[in-house]
Amino acid sequence: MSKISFDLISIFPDYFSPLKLSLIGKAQESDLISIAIHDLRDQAEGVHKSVDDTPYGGGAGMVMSPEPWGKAIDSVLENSEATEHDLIILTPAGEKLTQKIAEELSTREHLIFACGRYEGIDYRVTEYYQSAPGVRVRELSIGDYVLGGGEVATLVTMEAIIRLIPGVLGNPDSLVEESHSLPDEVVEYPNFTKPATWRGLPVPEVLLSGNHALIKSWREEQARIRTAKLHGELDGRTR
Ligand code: 6GU
Repeated sequence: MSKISFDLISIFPDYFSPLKLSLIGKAQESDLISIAIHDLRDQAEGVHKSVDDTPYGGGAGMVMSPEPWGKAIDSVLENSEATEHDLIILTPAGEKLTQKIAEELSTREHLIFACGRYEGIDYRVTEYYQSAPGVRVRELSIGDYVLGGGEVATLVTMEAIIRLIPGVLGNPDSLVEESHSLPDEVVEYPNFTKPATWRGLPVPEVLLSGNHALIKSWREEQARIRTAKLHGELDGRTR
């Protein structure tokens, strides 16, 4: 198992400080992954270190210039020992991130995250790297809403990927349970822990019964009810 390298390119490198925490922080400490963060502005020219310009054809907002992006991505590629690279461009116009995509990306060697801001990155950057040897380009979105930039989307995508890398999760059994539920878009049963009564609310008695067959069928039933509610298959009032 070789370790996955992540290179993140952004004009706000500080957005990525949470990566030192929790699961992802531990994954770096135990050398399961490595993460390098690059400031796009280091590749910008002139006194103003500008990284954007007005859109050709007119319209509101600014577009990120291809030149600093090309330099930043080339530099990351040149400094990589990997033979294959996935360039992930975060954009609300991208393919929607799914568990299946996260699973696929968790098997890769080298992931580059390009975080656009404003009205996005000059599209020639996508086109150019689509025909670069050894590079796979993927435009990703994390959902149907507009964020200020790709940084938070990168954090979301990375967390979904990194927890799937072997050795990252303390208890890989939770991945097994998920793999049973997610492909069918079935959600999980509700969970409870101590105390047995909280603010007058008792834990469902079956969970205290010690009857594992009964618990299993109760959980399956609860998962069915939640899934039906989520997908609007029950009476509209139940939602
Ligand atoms: Cl990847 N970027 C931006 N700016 N907005 C988004 C998004 C990405 N995914 C959902 N909304």
